[in-house]
Amino acid sequence: MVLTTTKIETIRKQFPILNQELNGKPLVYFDNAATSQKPLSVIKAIEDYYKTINSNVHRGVHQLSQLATDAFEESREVCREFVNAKSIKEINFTKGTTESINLVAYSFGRKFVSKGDEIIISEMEHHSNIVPWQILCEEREAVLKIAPINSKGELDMEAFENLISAKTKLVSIVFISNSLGTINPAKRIIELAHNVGAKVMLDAAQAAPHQKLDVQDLDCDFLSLSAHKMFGPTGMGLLYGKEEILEEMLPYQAGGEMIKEVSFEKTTYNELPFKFEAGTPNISGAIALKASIDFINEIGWDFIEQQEKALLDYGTERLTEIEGLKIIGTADNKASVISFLLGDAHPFDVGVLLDNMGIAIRTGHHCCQPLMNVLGIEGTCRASFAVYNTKEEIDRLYEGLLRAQKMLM
Ligand code: C6P
Repeated sequence: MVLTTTKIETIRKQFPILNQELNGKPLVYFDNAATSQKPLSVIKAIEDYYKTINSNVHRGVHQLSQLATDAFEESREVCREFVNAKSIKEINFTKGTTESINLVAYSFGRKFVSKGDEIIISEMEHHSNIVPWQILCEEREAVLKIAPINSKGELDMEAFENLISAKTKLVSIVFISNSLGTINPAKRIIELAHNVGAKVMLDAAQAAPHQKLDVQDLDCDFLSLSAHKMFGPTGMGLLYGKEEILEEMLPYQAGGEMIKEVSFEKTTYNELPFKFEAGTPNISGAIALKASIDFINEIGWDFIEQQEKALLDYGTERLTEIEGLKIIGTADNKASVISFLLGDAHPFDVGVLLDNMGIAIRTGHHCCQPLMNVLGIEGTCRASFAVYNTKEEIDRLYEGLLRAQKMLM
C-alpha cells in the first residue's frame, strides 16, 4: 500500500516535538501506545484557555465562568458524538481509563456485585482492568474469572463462552490489547454477556486512537478512554455509561459539584453527569480533549486506519526479516502495535540501544504482568505506531535492531 506522503508531511508539521534530534539522531517516536504526541491545536487550546477564559465551571455568574463552562460543556457534546452516545448524561469526565474503571468497580460493583457473583476479565488485561476487580471481589466475596488467550494472542472465544453463566454480573474486557495489539470481538462478547444478563465494561484506552467508536452499535454498558493516547492531554478521559445504569449507581467521590442539596441531616445528589464529577474538574483538559477529537475528525478515520494498517503491515514484514526476532501477538485482527523479542536479548537492553539511536520504543511488561506470566516471558519490546509515523522510520527501527543484535549477541 502506498502511503500518502504529502498528507503525512502536513500532519507531522502539527507535531513540533517530532522534528528534533535526541542523542544526536532525528527522533523516531514509536511509543504511541504509552502516550501519543500532541498537535499544535491541542497545545494552543490549553494555552488559550489559560490566557483568555480561565475560571471555574458551573459556579460563577460572571462572564469568564460562563465562557469556561460553555467551552467545557461543548467538549462533552463533542465527546458524546465521538463515541456516539445517546445523551451527554452518559459522558462522565474522568482522569482517564484507570479512573473510569475504578469508578465502575467502586460504584457499580459495590451496589450490584454480591457474594458468589462472578466477574470475567481476560488474560490480556492491563493492570487497570485487573486490580480494581480483585479489590472488589475480595471485598464482596465475589469470584474473578480469567478468560484465556490462544497462541496467537487472541481471546479463546470457546473458553470465554464456557465461563459465562447466570452467575456472571460483569464482563470487563480490553477492546485493543496494549501489549499484543489484538482487537477483541467486542460486539460478540457483549452479546454473549447480555444473553445471561451481565453488563459489559470495555477498556477502549487503545481503541479510541485507532478506530471509530460507537457505543450504541456495540451496545456496551460502560466504555473508558484516555485523552493522552489520542493526541489529547494527560490526566483527562471519560467514562461512558448507559444512562439507566448510571442513574442506579451511587456517587464515586463526594464533594462539590456532585450535590443538589446538602444539609447536615441529608444530601441529595446532582443529576447526571455531574453526580460522578466531584470537585473542580480538569477544565483545560476537557477543552483540549475537544481539540484532539477535532484533530482526529479533520484527518478522518479512513485515512488513520489506512495509514496505520500500512505501517503495521510494513513493520511486521520488515521485523520478520530479522533472524531470531519473534513477534509476540499475531492475532488476525490487529492494531498498529508490534511487540517482539530480539533473540535472547533483554528487552531493556534493546530499548536502551535503540534510544541511543534516537528511536523511542517501550520495553517491559507494559502493565500486563499476568499476561507476561501466561506467555512465560518477563516482557517485550513494543513499537506502537500512530498516523504521523512513516515507513522510513520503520526502516530506521529495522536497521537499529540489526545493530543492536550485533552488539548484544
Ligand atoms: N497503557 C501503555 O504503555 P491510563 O494510564 O489511565 O491513561 O490508561 C491505563 C490503560 C488501561 N488500559 C489499557 C489497555 C492501556 O493500554 C492503558 C495504558 C499504557 O500501554 C501505559 S501503561
